[in-house]
Amino acid sequence: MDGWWRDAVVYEVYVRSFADSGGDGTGDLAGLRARLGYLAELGVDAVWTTPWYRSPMVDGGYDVEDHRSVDPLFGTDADAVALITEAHRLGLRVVIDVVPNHTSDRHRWFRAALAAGPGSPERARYHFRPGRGDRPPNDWRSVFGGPAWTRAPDGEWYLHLFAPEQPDLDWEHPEVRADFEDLLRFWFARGVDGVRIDVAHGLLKDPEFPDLGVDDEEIVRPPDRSRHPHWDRDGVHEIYRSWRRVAAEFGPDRVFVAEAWVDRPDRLARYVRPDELHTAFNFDFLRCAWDPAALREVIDRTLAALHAVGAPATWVLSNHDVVRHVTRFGGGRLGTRRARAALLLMLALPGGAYLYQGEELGLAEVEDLPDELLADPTWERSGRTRRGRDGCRVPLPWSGTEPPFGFTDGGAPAWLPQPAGWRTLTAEAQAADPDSMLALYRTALALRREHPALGDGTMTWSPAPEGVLSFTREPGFGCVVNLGDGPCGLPEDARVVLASGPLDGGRVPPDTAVWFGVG
Ligand code: TEU
Repeated sequence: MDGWWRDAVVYEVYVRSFADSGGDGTGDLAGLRARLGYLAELGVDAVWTTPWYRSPMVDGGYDVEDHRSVDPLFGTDADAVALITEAHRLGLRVVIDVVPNHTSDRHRWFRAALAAGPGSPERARYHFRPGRGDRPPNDWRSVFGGPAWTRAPDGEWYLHLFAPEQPDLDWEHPEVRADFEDLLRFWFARGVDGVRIDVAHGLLKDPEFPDLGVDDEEIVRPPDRSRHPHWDRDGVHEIYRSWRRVAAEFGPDRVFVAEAWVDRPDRLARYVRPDELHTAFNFDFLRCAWDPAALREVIDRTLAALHAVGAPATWVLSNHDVVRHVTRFGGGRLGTRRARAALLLMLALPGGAYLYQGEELGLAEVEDLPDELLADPTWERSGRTRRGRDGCRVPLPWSGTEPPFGFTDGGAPAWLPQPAGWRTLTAEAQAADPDSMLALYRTALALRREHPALGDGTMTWSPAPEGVLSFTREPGFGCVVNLGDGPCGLPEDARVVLASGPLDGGRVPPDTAVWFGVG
């Protein structure tokens, strides 16, 4: 089936931590543009950039003040256009991030709403409600911890599923719908190839605002219930059908990817029906242990649900919201070894894949950042019951032997300090080492491009000993992942194409994956 997005490998750039050109210690668009050659050489198809819009940066730019202009921290509007142009010249597509669930509290609409007061039409673009006495209108909790309501000076409360500085928009309001369709056109007209939709499952709320009835201290995570008052409500699909028509105005190649945290693949599949969004992140690998039965179940149920609606699967091992997978898989040498195997598994599966910056360098979560430097709102507001997300957002090490490792060339330090131990993990150091994580990524991505069996399509499980996952793709390609305790063999006619680590006399050691040719 046609469509570049059906098996694209997309690289997530967390803009403020990728590369700095301005010397202020924060990554920016010109820094990214200067490094696009690295991404082209890595062999990815597209770059997804986290929000670069004008923002007070309470949530790293996911608190948007103006969706149509670039924040001065990241550059100028011309830098965005130059970035898109240069990416296209190098054969890379550009996916931007749009945040429809909420705005910044500095957005002109929210400022007008606060100024205009209770009952005003300005308030109707958000969810303002009277409280219950001195208490919020209901018991909903913010994803970041604490109540989902904050009181305006005049006594009314407004809803925010995330930080108080991120008031939720009312998607029943026609101007909200019209404005977002207009801004999609604004960016498509500037050449972007795709849009990631932040919190795509959160836009609509039950107008009755019923209590959830949860324990006050419990942090509400997006559940899979089909009648939840604010997650995954049926009405969101009409919004995305309309967005699909907007993308189609620009031809068949402009696409969406939904960030929808729904626990069940059949619910996820509803977002990617033929007249809705093109793809959606499948976050199952973020929640799945390094366990053969669990992985196999995730793979089977994902492919079944998505293929039933004709949509490709996507696979994600890390992103800017979760602990890096080297650490999740056990850390140190073990975590790194498993991360190498996981890459070969992910890239051999049907569908597309999302990489998160730094995973190609094998970076682990930075777990000892000094408290006073932490910037993520999930940390401050959760009374430290949850980890903040800064540990996966530490600026990339590019070159040299000490911080800032080429991330920034000015006097200011990187906005989060890099571990001294990253000296062996710089892109420069790894480019020179054929056994490095970077070398594995480059080789695997190049082979994936060349091999007709890889990408979108189907897979067939092969019989395998306990603890081993083995499958084939047509024509002539197989993958074995050993998650067991002892070495395992390869099929008799297998020709090894790529291994995630050294083989043991032709056998596959534990925590190792192999791509092989068959027939
Ligand atoms: O994340 C949405 C979201 O639900 C996450 O907060 C997720 O539940 C959590 O991080 C899992 O650990 C998106 C963005 O990716 C995130 O960076 C933003 O903070 C959030 O939206 C609000 O815009």
